[in-house]
Amino acid sequence: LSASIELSNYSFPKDFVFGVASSSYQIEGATYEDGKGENIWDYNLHRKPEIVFDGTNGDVACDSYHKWEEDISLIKNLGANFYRFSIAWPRILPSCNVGAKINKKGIEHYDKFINGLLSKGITPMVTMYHWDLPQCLEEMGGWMNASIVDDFLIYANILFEAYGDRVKHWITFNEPFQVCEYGYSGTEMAPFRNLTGVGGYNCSHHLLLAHGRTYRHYEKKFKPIQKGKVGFAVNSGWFEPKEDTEEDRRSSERVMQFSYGWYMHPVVLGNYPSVMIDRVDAISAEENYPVSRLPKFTKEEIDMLRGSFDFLGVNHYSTAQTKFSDNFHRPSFGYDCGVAPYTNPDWATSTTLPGLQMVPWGFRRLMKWIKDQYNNPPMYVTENGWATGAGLEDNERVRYITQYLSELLKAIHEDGCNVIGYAYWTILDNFEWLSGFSTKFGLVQVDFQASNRTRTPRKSYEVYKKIISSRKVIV
Ligand code: GBH
Repeated sequence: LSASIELSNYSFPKDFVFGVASSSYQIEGATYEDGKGENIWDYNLHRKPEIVFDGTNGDVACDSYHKWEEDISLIKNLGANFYRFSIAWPRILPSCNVGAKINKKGIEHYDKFINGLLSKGITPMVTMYHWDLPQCLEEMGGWMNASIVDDFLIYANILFEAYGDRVKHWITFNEPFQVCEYGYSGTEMAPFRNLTGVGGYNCSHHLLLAHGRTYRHYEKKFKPIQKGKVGFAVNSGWFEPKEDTEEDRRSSERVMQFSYGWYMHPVVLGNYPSVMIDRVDAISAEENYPVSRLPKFTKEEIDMLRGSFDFLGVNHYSTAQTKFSDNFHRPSFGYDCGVAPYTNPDWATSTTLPGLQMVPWGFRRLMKWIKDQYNNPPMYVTENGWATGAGLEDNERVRYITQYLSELLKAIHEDGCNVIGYAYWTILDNFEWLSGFSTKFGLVQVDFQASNRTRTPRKSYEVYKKIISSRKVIV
């Protein structure tokens, strides 16, 4: 790993909040309990366990469905101000037929969990969808079918009614790019549809409309009484020009527009970035499609989407170098964007995820880019974290957290970015999707061989705890 950089001496602003993040399928287990329906991960991994690196799945995971009180104690002891977790849609609406009944046991589970957090002074931040779609909805086309917009709205309305008196921070979706481009264009995420060049755009279009309509529904029906906030969590790397040339700078800007911009441009400004519309329209025509592969929003939809956020969620992990490339099969997102990412051998690399590199200054540049693009919106960093193998002396993670938080302090104090909170991903080692349990992002180690899933805080847990209490990056 590279030599350590100087840590920042700034303090976090008075109202800045610290948290940790997680998601339901990655930690809960209890797949068949209390009336939960099957999700797209259950369905696929039970049939084809070889999809996952080590053949594992989320059937038990951290067993957080049962061990939630212990999780809350760990979060409390850390001194965290908020906990970002997700609700499993198939626990609330296990069958997807029109007129499906609400599963009371599912509602009760999150009810006691939310009360448990509040009783310890921890603010809940709820993600409504972190990738565990009910399988019955996938069988109707999932995110490819426009009717899912209404299905999501029905689900969201149930959550606002059940929990909105206590939950004031909502995130509709976690990482639409990963849901749609990996799940519908590609095969890196469930439902593994492999509809390259088409699936990702259709899925994203419906997901954006579901986000916008949910925001407007809350604004009209719940916000005046509940007074909460609704945001959207989008992942983006930082993309640095590989060489200092005009062409590489244009590539880097284009891939930012095709990743973070794909989602945030509609939500902040009403429509897809113009570079995306122009390129996908032109390339589709060249490929002899009768209409563009990128769907169009109507005038009403644009007005509905514009400004449909109270805060932006930024999930950021890593930086890549970029260069123009047309070396992609067609049709594809890759060709449409026309940029190839490169890792840099001089940057520290995670031993468990080869694309994950430690580039703290990339984080600062990303925050500044978002500030400049969207007129300095309120931002939460909704995920940021580093992967290691097993072990409690996680010095790499300590270095990642201290250096990334140092750069965040510079973004706040020197660049004037309106960042109001930060959540580390994640509190517990958990089911890391196709990497199974071998890739560990936790501040707390979990023994997945032990039937009680023993939790042991790592060195990074103590370091983050000190940062939270001192409000400075001191180690
Ligand atoms: C997030 O995905 C998810 O929200 C979360 O569920 C997940 O556990 C977390 O990140 C960690 O992966 O070697 O090139 O693949 C963000 C997408 C994909 C970002 C994997 C980090 C590692 C670099 N993540 N990526 S690479």
